[in-house]
Amino acid sequence: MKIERITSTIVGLRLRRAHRLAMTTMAGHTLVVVQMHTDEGVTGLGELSIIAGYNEMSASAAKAVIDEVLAPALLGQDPRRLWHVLALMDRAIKGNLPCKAALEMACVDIAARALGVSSAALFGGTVRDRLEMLWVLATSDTQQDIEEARQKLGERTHRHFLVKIGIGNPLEGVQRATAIRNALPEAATVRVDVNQAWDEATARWAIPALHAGGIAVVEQPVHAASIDAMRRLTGTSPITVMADEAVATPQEAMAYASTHACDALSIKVTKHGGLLRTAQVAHIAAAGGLAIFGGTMIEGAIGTSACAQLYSTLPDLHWGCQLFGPQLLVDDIATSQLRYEDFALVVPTGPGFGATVDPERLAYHHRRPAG
Ligand code: MUC
Ligand code: MG
Repeated sequence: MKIERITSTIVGLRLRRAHRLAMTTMAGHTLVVVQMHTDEGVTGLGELSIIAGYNEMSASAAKAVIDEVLAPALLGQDPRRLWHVLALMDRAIKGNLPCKAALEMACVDIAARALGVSSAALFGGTVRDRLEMLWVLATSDTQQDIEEARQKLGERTHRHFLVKIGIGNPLEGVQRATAIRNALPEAATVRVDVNQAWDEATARWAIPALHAGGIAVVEQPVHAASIDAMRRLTGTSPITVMADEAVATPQEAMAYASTHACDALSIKVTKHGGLLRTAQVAHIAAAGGLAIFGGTMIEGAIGTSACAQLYSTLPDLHWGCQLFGPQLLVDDIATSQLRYEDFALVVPTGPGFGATVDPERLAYHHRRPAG
């Protein structure tokens, strides 16, 4: 089987509400959708998600790297030779992990479809068919966040919540998370994501304050490059310290696991550069005693299905997942088997990721590269 043609399309999608992170406020969302065609008529889908201010690249830059560098390196290759595909891409360009993730995702989809199995089967098969869901509260408005959480509890879609508190005054962020925790029933849990916004001195007083406020986890409290600060904070923290932006490569996972620079790790297929590498990172982290959380970059139906399939194969997924992209997006360009019920995401069964592009919707949401 040979890769014959690869297309990438930038799409602009609406969100149900603005999503505020420490580094940016998302008013809408941008995805780059990859369609990979083979000489045997099997087509694979991949997707990468661009959050301006979070990612290191723009959508246009990602598209250019895919079209001009990575796709030419893969044409004529067998997409089922997944590690070989990764090696070819690494030879073609350094870094650019989200672009490599989208292309490897399409290869995994093809490899599974060619066998008539779900992509989870390629990663050892499922250990669970449902993923416990977490919802991210990111309006920066305490009352609105509380109402949103109550609505999710009422709909029985989410009982775990994460508050984005990297914006503005750290004390106000701690108080906001605590107020949300206090307003929700005991059965709900609340975590926070600081998205690197604090320095170590701030984190030193803020983490015990979060603990006092009933918060279960603090995610990426300090800068991604501050492994020493993360290790010191983890050593003294009364609550779970989770790394996210700090750990992208297997080598970084090794460094964090071997020095216990965090208690837990948020994994993401886009961040690690594909499903294989995400599995590798997760297994290294788990071997080092770190608990795993299935992260998101707010992927749409394709990327979310891919992540769900992989996460369903991981023996330890202690902190569940936050694959809420399709619940926050108003539109999508693919149809999928994704179903949310009883506080969980039901894992798609395939074949491949079980997602199909809707050509009309793709054409409608298509956005030309800027510049
Ligand atoms: C993260 O966990 O930092 C993307 C979506 C979101 O809610 O946060 C980021 C990922
Ligand atoms: Mg995070």
